[in-house]
Amino acid sequence: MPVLTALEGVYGDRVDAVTVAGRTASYEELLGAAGAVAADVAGAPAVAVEATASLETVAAVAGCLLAGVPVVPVPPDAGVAEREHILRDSGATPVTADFARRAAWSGPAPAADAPAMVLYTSGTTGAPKGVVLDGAAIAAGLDALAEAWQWSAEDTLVHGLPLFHVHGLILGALGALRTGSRLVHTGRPTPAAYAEAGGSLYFGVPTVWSRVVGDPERARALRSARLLVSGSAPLPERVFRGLEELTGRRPVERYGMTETLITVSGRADGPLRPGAVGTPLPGVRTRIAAGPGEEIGELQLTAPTLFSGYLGRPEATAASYTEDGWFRTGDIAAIDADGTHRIVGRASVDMIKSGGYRMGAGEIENALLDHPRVREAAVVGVADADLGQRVVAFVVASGVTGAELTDFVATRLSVHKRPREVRFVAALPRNAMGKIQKRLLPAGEG
Ligand code: MCA
Ligand code: AMP
Repeated sequence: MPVLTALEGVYGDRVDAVTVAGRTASYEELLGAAGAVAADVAGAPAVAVEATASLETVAAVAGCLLAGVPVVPVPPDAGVAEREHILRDSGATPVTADFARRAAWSGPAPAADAPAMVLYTSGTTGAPKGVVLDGAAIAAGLDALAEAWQWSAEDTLVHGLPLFHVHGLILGALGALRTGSRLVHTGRPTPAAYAEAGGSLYFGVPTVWSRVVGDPERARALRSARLLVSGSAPLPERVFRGLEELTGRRPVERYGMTETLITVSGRADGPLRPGAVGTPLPGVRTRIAAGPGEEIGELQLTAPTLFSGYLGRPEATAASYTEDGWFRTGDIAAIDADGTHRIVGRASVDMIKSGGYRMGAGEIENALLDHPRVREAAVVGVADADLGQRVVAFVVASGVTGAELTDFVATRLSVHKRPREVRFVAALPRNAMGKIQKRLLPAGEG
C-alpha cells in the first residue's frame, strides 16, 4: 500500500492540491514531477533533498517514496560541518525535482518495511544521528492522526514549518498527500500568513502559537478554523488560554519524537485541557518508569510508528530500548487517572528544545570547542517566553567576542543552533570527578 494515496488518484485530481510559499500544483503535476524524480533515483542507496520550503521539496520527497529510495531531507540552513556529516553518514547523493520535467512512474510499490526516510536529529552528545523510518510507520502514524483529528479530504491544512522534520514534512506535507486534504504551506509560520490562508486545520509549534496570540487581530481570523494543533514542545498555559479566548478554539496538543512519530494526542472530539497532550493513539502502549511511590518518571512506549533504528548505530539503537523492549523517550511524564498524559520535563539537561527545534548541548559545545580561542564550553537551555528555551553558552575563552563565537557556530551547524547568548566565565563548575555541573551555572536552570 503506497503512503501517498492522494497521488494514486484516490481523491481524484485537484488543481490547487498543494501550495508552498505562493506556488500551487495539482496532484497530477506533483505526481508528474515526482515520477521524474523516481526515475532518476530508482535503485540508489539513499538520496538527499535540499529541504527548502518549496513545491520541489514536496515533489522530490514524494518521488523518492514512490521509488522506494530512502530520502534524507537536508536543512537548507545547515552549516558546513552539519551538512557534511549528514551526507557522509547517510551516503546520500543529492537530487532535485523540476516541474518542467514530468514522467509517469510505474515501478513496483516499495516494501512496507523498507527504509523510506532518514531524518537527522540530535542526541545529548555528538553529531546528529540518522533516524530510519519505514513506510509502514509513516502510514500508521498518519492514519492514527487522521482518525484522532477527523482529518480528511474536506480539510485545508495550513502551516509554515520546516520541511525537514517530522512535524512539517511527515505530518505537514505527507499527511496532506495521504488524507487528500489541501495543503497551504505559508513559507514562514507568521501570524499574518496563518490569518490570510483561511484553513480548517492548522499546525504550529508553541513559538508560532505564542506569536499568534501576540497578534490578536490575526488570531481572531482563525475563528473559522476547525482545529488548531500544537506540538514539538510544551505549549504554555498562557498560550493555550490566549488561543481559546481569541479563536474560540481550544488547541489540540500532541506529543511525539522523530524516533516514534506522534504517539499521544488530544482528539478533535476532546476533552482538551492545558498542560495535557492527550491519550495514546491506536496501537500505542505507554508506561511510566517511576520509582516506588512516585507518579512521574520516564515515559516509555511501544508503537507501530517506531523507527527502524539509528542509521549504522546498532548500539545507540539498542540503548534507546529497555531490556523488555520498550522505547525510552527520555521525557518525564505523568498519566492521570483518566489516561490523559502530561509531559513534565526532560530527563537530560543536555537535550534542548528551542522554537520546537531539538538540539543537543554536546553538538553545540563541540562546535564551540573547535574555535581555537575556546578552552571550555558548556551549553544550556534557559527558559524563554518566545522560544520555550533559548541556547546559552558559557565559555572559558579569551581574545574573541560572543558575536564571533555565535557566527562561528552558525557556519558549522544549523542557524537555529547558534547560541542566543554567550557568557564568558573564568571557569566552569566541576565536581570532584571533573564533570561539568551545569545546574550550578548562573541561570542554568533545569
Ligand atoms: C535565529 N536568529 C538568530 C539566532 N537564531 N540570531 C542571532 N542568534 C541566534 N541564535 C535570527 C534568525 O535567523 C532570524 O533572522 C531572526 O533571528 C528571528 O529568528 P527566530 O526568533 O528564531 O525566529 P524565526 O526564525 O522566525 O524562528 C521561529 C520559528 C522556528 C519559526 C518558530 O523556530 C521554527 O520554524 N521552528 C519549527 C521547528 C520544528 O518544526 N520542529 C519540529 C521538530 P532573519 O529574520 O534575518 O531570518 S519536532 C518533531 O518533528 C516532533 C516529532 C514533533 O513532536 O513535532
Ligand atoms: P524531535 O525529535 O525533534 O521531535 O523532539 C522530540 C521531543 O520534543 C520530545 O522528546 C519532547 O521532549 C518534545 N515534545 C514533542 N511534542 C511535545 C509536546 N506536545 N509537549 C512537550 N514536549 C514535546
